[in-house]
Amino acid sequence: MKTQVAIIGAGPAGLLLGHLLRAEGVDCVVLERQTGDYVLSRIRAGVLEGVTVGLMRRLGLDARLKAEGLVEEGFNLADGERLIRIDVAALTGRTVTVYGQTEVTKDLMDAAQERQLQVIYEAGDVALHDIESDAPFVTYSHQGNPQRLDARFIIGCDGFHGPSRKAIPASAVREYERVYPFGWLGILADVPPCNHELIYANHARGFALASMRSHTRSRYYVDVPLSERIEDWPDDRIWDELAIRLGPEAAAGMTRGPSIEKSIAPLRSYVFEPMRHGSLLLCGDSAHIVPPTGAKGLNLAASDVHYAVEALAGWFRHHDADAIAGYSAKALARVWKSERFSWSLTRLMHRFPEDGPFERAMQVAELDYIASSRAAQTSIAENYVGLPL
Ligand code: RFL
Ligand code: PHB
Repeated sequence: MKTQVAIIGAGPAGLLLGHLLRAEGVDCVVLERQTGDYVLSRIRAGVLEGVTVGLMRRLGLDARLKAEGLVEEGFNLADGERLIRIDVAALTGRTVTVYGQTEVTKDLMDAAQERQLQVIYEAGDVALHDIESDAPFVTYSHQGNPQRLDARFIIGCDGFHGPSRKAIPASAVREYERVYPFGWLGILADVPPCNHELIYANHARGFALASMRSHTRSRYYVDVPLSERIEDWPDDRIWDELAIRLGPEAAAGMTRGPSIEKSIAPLRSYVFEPMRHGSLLLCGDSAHIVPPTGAKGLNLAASDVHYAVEALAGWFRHHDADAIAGYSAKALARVWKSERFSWSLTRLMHRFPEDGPFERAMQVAELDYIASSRAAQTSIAENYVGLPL
């Protein structure tokens, strides 16, 4: 089989990229290892920046997002008894939208057939070949048969564990990594949220986050040591812990209910440079990971896709090689700023096991500063809504 762009991975990055390329008249095929149902069963991101919403709008696939997404004008940082509200709308003139990654993926998946975006699910043993040439290709197996897909470019949208990044020779790359000494234990439940805006809490017992998916579905997290096992966290224990860490006001508004999903996700900061090698471009989690504090992961995948579409459209329209050559630097400039924000909000809102009284005093001083300074709040707000492209 032959196409112009082979996309590996049908997560949000791969599907967004596929639709945007089709809209530009570029042929592409998406190869996904899992079934569509499996991809939709992963509960992940919940907060969309304007850039991500804008890409769905550009595709004309934002009808459900507009109808069901919750527009958020602010969020809160809780520190013991105190609640610091960051009035994002007043400080930046912009907002974020609560709309689950699962829903974004579903909207993109549902539109694939009618827009002639070919997605091949259950593609096994995907391997990349000749990425340094002008005629790279992908081999894979499908329904027991070996297959080959030839393309002018391959785009790795295959997440942190996929094969694309690993196809680039080690001599050509640089990796930056920070692994955190805790994970987020998340719970999804069909109960109304405790607050209409998100609350990130730093409590003596650890971090907590109150988030939501709708007026009737809540998403909460607590941080736990990496040694914890999910079996040791029955729902009641999680609700008790949330009530303490989020503080009395949020606890009073909290409705408990049975979990419909529960999992522990480790926290990591990771950047892989460069994001292009020859005819291979990387987008999203395949090239970088942020800790979830600040909700940047999916949004960064979307901004990578924006830059990749710009570069690929330039190449297929008028053979603009500079656009392809410039992709990595353009994408990385925004990636590093989001890495910094996610890392600093993680540092501010979590109790690290190695921290002593000095580190805690620094957190208190920073939270005091944020509480009292419009400049500090503006800095947080403009990062939260998403930096310009
Ligand atoms: P994905 O979503 O991992 O998709 C990659 C796809 O590639 C497929 N794949 C392969 N396909 C073919 N062959 C192979 N060998 C393959 N190997 C893998 C996979 O099956 C999959 O379908 O990466 P993508 O598209 O780059 O999207 C990135 C986002 O998923 C991720 O950054 C966010 O979920 C991160 N994240 C959040 N981001 C936000 O912007 N806002 C949030 O509120 C937010 N909350 C979160 C999060 C991530 C979390 N976890 C579990 C890591 C909360 C959590 C708990
Ligand atoms: C979520 O709703 O899953 C969520 C919200 C904010 C974050 C991370 C995750 O920073």
